Amino acid sequence: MNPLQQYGYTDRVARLFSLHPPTTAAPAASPARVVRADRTRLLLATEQGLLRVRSHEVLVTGDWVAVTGGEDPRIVGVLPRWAVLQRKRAHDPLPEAQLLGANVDLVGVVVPLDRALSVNRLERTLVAARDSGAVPLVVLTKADLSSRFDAVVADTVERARGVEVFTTSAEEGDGLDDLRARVGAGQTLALLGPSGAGKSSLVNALIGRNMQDTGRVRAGDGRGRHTTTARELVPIGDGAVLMDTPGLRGFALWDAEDGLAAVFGEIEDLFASCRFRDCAHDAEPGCAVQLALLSGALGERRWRSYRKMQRELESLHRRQNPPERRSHDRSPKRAVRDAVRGKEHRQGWG
Ligand SMILES: Nc1nc2c(ncn2[C@@H]2O[C@H](COP(=O)(O)OP(=O)(O)OP(=O)(O)O)[C@@H](O)[C@H]2O)c(=O)[nH]1
Ligand SMILES: [Zn+2]
Repeated sequence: MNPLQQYGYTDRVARLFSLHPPTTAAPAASPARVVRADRTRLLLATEQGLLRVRSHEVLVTGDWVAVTGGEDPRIVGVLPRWAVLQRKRAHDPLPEAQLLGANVDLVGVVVPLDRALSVNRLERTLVAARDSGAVPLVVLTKADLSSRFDAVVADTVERARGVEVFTTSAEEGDGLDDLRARVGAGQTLALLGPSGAGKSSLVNALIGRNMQDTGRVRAGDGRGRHTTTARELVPIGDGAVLMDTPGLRGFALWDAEDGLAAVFGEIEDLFASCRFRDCAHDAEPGCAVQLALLSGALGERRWRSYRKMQRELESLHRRQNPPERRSHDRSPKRAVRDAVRGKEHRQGWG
């Protein structure tokens, strides 16, 4: 397996490259993937191994690029992203998206079992995971530390509502093979969770399982055990890739209406049954939400969690689009994603 395949290069990516040839005439360009991005300084995985280059564009871990060879390698093309994991950048006066990773296939929401389950945090991270375009998973960590193990797992499975839940212990090795098997060849799993949740330990444990496969590439990087300093791709063997991210303290949503609708589908379904089409779901007569809250079919906490994220997204859009410019156009992110998916569909790709 060549080094690029270890970083997720497949026939599908090759076909995307042939659909999106480099922007400048550069016949000798070859495919590469951004392993780590520090502003414009990139670490790329190429067919020949790892390569450091500078880019003019802002790229993100997981991007697929075309790079020229020779003494002065340059990036001459970037594939449209089929999935983008993002949040609203914290503490900025102007609303701005922070891209956490591109072209991920699975997003593992990491939930440590050594502390109380934060359901709001789980829901919020699931919204972002769903919105990225990737398939969300829940990865419970530190199973060896929980005395209330069964209760917490059952609670998480219930709260995750149909999202697959993996229970792992990096310490004792439980659940690692199942999680490893879930990441197919050429797939990238991003791990998302608070600081200290056990992401790096999980990555190390998964690499440890497949040292014979990944050792060569890691040796080329000149580093020993994996420690997270930035978002970066880590091959775990057989073409499966992990994207480790440093712990995120907060997670403000960015442009995540689709994710919200997917995670809280049962709430958005209720809206259709309200008597008034413009029901604000507060105290209107015939409000299906209020009825569901009264009957207990919808929990107060879940409704408040939904409401908070919905208001957050509304306020973000008001700041992005002052009234005179407001329109119902699709966001650029979604337009690109739809275009990529549409194209793939027409080509009949799986
Ligand atoms: N007992 C036990 N401890 C674990 C396990 N996984 C992680 N830990 C411990 O939990 C602490 C945090 O683990 P990390 O892997 O550094 O967590 P992280 O999510 O990468 O944290 P950041 O790098 O800050 O984002 C460390 O002290 C680990 O030794 C586990 O499966 N069992
Ligand atoms: Zn209503």
